[in-house]
Amino acid sequence: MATAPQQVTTLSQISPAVRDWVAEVAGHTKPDRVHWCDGSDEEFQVLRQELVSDGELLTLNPQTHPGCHLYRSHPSDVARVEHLTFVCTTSQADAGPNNHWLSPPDAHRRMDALFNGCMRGRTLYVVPYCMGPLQSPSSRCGVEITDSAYVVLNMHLMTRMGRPALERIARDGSFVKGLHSTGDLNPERRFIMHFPEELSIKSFGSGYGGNALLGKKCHALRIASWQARQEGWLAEHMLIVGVENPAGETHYLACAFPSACGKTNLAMLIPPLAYKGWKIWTLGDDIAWLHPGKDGRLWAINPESGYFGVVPGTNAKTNRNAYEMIQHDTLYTNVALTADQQPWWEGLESGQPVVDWQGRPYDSKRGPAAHPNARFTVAATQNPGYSPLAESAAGVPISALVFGGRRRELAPLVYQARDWSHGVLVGASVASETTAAAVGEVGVVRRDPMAMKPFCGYNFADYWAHWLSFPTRATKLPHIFHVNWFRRDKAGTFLWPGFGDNLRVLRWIIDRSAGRAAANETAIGFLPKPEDIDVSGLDVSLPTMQELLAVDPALWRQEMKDLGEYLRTFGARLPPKLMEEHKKVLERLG
Ligand code: GTP
Ligand code: SPV
Ligand code: MN
Repeated sequence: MATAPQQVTTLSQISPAVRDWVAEVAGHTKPDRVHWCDGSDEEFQVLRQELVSDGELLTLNPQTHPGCHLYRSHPSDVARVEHLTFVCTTSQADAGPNNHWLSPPDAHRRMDALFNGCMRGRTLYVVPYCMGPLQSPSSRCGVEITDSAYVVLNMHLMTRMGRPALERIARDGSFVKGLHSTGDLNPERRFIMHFPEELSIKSFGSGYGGNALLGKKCHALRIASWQARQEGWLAEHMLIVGVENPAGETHYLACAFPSACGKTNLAMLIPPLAYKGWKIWTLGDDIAWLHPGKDGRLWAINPESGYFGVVPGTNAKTNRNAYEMIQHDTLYTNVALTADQQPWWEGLESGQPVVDWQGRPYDSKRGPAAHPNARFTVAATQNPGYSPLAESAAGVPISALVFGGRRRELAPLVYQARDWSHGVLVGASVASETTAAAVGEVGVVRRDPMAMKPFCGYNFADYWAHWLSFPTRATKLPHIFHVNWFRRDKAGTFLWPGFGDNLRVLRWIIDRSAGRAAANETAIGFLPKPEDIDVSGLDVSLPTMQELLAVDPALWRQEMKDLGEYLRTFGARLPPKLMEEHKKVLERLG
């Protein structure tokens, strides 16, 4: 347990820039104590025990869930707050219509007033972290200053945190500054501000997830996407998964779906019974950093080292690996409890809730027992399918990029873009029903290009131009696909079984990428014929497959019209190539 940096590592291995910044922040926020995190297991256990003693963490049943704890966040602080999240660039046009904006001086003034003296009576934790494997040239470091020990525990599980990161920062010479305080949790005094030009973040008034674990969405997506554009790579809201067939051939896919639309589940997929000899390897479940490699392919690393996953819906049938992984050494947030202190959530399919996520006696009239955005935090190494290559400095080569959304109608089960530029349009066209991962109405379709609407740290028009530039950066780019696991019939029932059976669709995607599967050419791209998707052993009829793979020209004309209107809101910065692709699809639709 270190109160000074030289207790973590030798002084020569500490960046003076880090030391000066910590001193400056401590002078402004006035904490009672300063704790430099070394990232050791001992530190993790001591901090966790302190939170248990303070009543902030509850120890779950040690017989059934050894090493598991429950944290209850403030009921007004249960999800990301997009309306309070800002990108603060000198020019508003650089942040774009896709971001809330304040000028950097205004934003700093507002945030500095909130941070003034806010850590009185509290401990200031210095959390040096590395996003990505410590030895990878693609990785980037940051330091989060926080007054929340719960945040420290999460950062310990989610990032490579502590001494080695501090030492790498001294070698790199640069780091992202993330300043966080839970403040008084008053939603009126809650803001998450990003300063990409300064590589810094200031977050006040929330202790939850992406608002507070600054390595995740704030650094690894909003700030990193800005850096990636300058440096010629991509920071994306994508899972990374390896699919190994019975012949031992492995293909890696990176897939972008909006929040709570199935990334963790796909990354940890369990092959259906009929798929003997197939293996799934998880590289990452939320974020991918993609770099053009010397061989012309795109290579992906996962900047994270743990999962902050949606709990509701997780059970031994939908996602056995996830279910088993969270039976021990897991930090739960906002789940319910059974009479014997086991965690409980909707979709668990065993046990009875007795205490709800707010700690009240469970009453079904008050809504679900677990919060719909209840989460688990767990080290990636607990996943039985964790790929050893997740620690590789180079990452893995990507065979296919897959976009997807949650849409009852319209979007077919799967289709393939004609080429890279068309694929960028397909990514830009992603729309999805909103979920509980962000505060706001649930179930309304909104545009969420590349699943990055809440996470792109700059103007989407420039972002699409950056995507469109990749054929000049890499000669063997992956093929681009779009999937939709969430089509429903009139009664509201899902048409596609989803989960493990999604492998049947990945198989077609991989075979198409390898040039060995047939397809129908349509106005929106290449679609499998119903018989091209293997449904053996499944209770999915031919008419259902036909419905899942139908392209209704009238509906698609309307969709493309809506997309055109949306794209045009980005004005003069919009790359002409994107509008050309849009025009071509409209022409093909006739
Ligand atoms: P974030 O962590 O918010 O980025 O979410 P995510 O994209 O990782 O989503 P996740 O895998 O946690 O799934 C979110 C919800 O969708 C859960 O309730 C899942 O049970 C459900 N879900 C995931 N995959 C499928 C699927 O193939 N079909 C259906 N019907 N539901 C799914
Ligand atoms: C998401 O909303 O996409 C998440 C959860 O992964 S959070 O970390 O809160 O952003
Ligand atoms: Mn996510």
